[in-house]
Amino acid sequence: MAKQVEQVCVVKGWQEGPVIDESTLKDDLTRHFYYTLGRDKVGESQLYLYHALALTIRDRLVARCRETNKKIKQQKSRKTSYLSLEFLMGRALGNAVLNLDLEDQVSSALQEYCTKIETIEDAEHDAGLGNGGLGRLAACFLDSCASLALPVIGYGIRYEYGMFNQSMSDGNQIEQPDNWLREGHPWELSAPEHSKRIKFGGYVNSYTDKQGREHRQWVSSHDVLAVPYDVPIPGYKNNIVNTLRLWKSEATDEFNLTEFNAGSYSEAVAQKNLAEQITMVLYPNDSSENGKELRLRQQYFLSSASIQDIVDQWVNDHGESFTDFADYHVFQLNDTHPSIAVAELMRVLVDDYELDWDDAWQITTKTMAYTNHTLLPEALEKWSVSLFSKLLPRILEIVFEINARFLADVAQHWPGDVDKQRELSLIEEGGEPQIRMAYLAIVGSYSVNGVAALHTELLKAGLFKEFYALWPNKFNNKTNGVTPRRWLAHCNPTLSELISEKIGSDWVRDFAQINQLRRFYDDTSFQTQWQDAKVINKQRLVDLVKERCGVEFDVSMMFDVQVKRIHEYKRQLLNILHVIHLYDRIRRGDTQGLVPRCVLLGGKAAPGYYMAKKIIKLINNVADVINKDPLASSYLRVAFLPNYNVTAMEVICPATDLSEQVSTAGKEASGTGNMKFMMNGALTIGTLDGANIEIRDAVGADNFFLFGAEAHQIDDIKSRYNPAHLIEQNSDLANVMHLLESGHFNLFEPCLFDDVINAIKSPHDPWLVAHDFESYVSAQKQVDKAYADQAYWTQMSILNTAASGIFSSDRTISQYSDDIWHLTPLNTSDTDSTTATSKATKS
Ligand code: 26W
Repeated sequence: MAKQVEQVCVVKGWQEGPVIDESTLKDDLTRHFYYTLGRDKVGESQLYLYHALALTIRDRLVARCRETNKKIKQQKSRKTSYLSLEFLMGRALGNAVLNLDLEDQVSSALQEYCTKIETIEDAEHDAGLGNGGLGRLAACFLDSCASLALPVIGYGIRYEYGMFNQSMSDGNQIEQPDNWLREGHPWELSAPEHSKRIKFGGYVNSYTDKQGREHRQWVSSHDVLAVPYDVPIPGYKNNIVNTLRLWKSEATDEFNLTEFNAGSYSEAVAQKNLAEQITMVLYPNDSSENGKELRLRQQYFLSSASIQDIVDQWVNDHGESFTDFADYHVFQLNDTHPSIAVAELMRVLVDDYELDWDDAWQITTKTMAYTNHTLLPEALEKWSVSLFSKLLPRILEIVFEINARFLADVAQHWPGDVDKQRELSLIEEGGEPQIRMAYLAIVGSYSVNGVAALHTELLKAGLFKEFYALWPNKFNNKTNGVTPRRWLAHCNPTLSELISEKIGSDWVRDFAQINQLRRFYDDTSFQTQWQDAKVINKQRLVDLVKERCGVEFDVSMMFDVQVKRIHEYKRQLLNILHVIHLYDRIRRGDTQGLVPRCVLLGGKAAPGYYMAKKIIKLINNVADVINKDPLASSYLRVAFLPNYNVTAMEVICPATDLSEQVSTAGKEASGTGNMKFMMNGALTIGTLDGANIEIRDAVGADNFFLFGAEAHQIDDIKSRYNPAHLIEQNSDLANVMHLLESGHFNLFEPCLFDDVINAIKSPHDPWLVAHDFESYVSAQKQVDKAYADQAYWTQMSILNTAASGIFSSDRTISQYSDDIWHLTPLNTSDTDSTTATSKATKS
């Protein structure tokens, strides 16, 4: 391949970027408003003002991004590429203003337009390019990488339609397309000059080169263009701006031409649609893989474009020698979704640059690292060999070759054990042979990590046991974290100000410092201020719930919240059974010790997930009955918040008293919502699952409401599970089941909840709802007792925030960097010395 020669001509005066002082920000805002956007009245809509402000800030980001890229080049930095099918970014404006330290300048500039940042922010659509935990984690990681000055580039897909918008019709979920780009996306910059060609279809040829070596060649493919759109990722007050590169699919010119020249204009346009379909929509499944061809196209499209991008840059800078490639590059695979990158890097090295297989494999297995995010068997990706052979014929050959060589290693390790080879094969045999993507990821990577201590242990002992026996050193844990910038500093300004008054504001950069709050947990005047902040935040949520659900919450009641994707293993059902139990107590007049509660649930169900949708309907029906009952209103109010997303969570977590983390033990890989609530001073009621375990360890068992079966007990409990007996034995549960079965919540909709009722009563219920009910109710009683003593509760709340230091994604990312990536932070001394740190919380 010919080396690309880059012509560089720097326009004078633009190297440093715009100088940032108040008057230029004001001027820039005005210039963008009047000239870039061509407006002259603010009018009723704040949309143009939002766009003008975003462009003003983007100018400042672009300048710093250029500087950051220059540094990466100058310092010859080793770099990580974070490959993810999902980046759940939410809004960008408030975060950029915070990280660039522009709050005062922006608010003063906006005064001229008689408005404030909070109003303008509402004009921004969430970038909802993710389903839930995995996608939001990727977004938190990008913030931390930039804040720690680490050279990390995110690679993802620029979906035209993100996560669907959820609305309610008679308590049922309705999905609507999320046309988030309709009003424009001012943060991105397209770079069509860096477009890549992605191959699909065709077949594979052999040819022999001049030296007599045989090569394979992928030919007659139907190529699609990947066009990059770059989104700037600002670090916190350190002048670093990294890049998130999102690929959009487009038809190639000749693709259209062939058809067009053949006189088939409409076929040409249809082909164009086919190409553009690839990045049209995010798949809204967060747990069960569905084997759709378009999804495989997305995965290969992202992997191939990103690998080519990195390799092209390498060849541009170093020529075609790949000897040192692995010293400078890491690809972190966010679950198996981009794991086809293993085979793609092999293809590029072997086919395009003619490396020997062994050399290419050395390089690949030194650059790939894989993170697993789920233990659920139904979420483990498999692709049929026949689909692969049709869509990616050359990639299939490479997977077969990887497998053949790997199985030879297996045979060495377990001589004569044919079963072992079948078990570990990348190809699952059967009527329709399948490629096991997790196995491809493990075999092709030098690091395999889980996302919480328990999760990693379960991977080693269960799902990936044999691989652990083969390569114990590949396996490591990286407990998740969340960015304290978005999830405390930005979303909870009232509490943040109070914290900064006490311990200074350096915690935003170095979140380990939050433990200094411990000193004030028994300071009564501080407690009062802490409570006052909570009331202010609760009022914001009261307004949101009123507007979106028409339900009246009351700040004087306890706010008990569960928001996350709806899934049986997350057990929203257990929560609602408790709500029904409280209602039953109220109806029976058994209100002794009952603390008034507002219970909020929210989350999206995968469109094809029948049970999850039933659970949403049940929550809504129960809420309806309770909220209409005057007897209940002083004790209990219930709401289901439609369209739960990142922006909603920014209002929800600061207002929450009680965080519900009630998954069946061993099922939730980590959870990250649990961390956001903890940072904002909520107490957790939870099982020993995922990161809950580490949360409890950090804050102390006295400040956590524990219940439920433990992971190691589950198999035994299942073997003798008898929910009918449990219902009979426990009158609280019997009453709840009676209310459900009598149709109390579906008076005019007979049989509506039969499947839910049967699931609870089934001896095969994998989620053990009936089993954990009793201990859940008793933990909830402890919650009531604790909440009734407000001083005590507030102490625990302060201690939770104070102990949340290790759940900063800065800690997580510095562990990734130290143990897996081995990156050196970029030099920020010539710019700013306040780069985020996580030294104190590393271990
Ligand atoms: C193939 C369809 C599909 C799509 C997404 C399967 C699985 C997924 C994700 C792995 C689901 C996910 O988001 N997992 C969550 O990842 C978080 C970040 O590590 C964890 O905190 C959650 O516990 C885990 O459920």
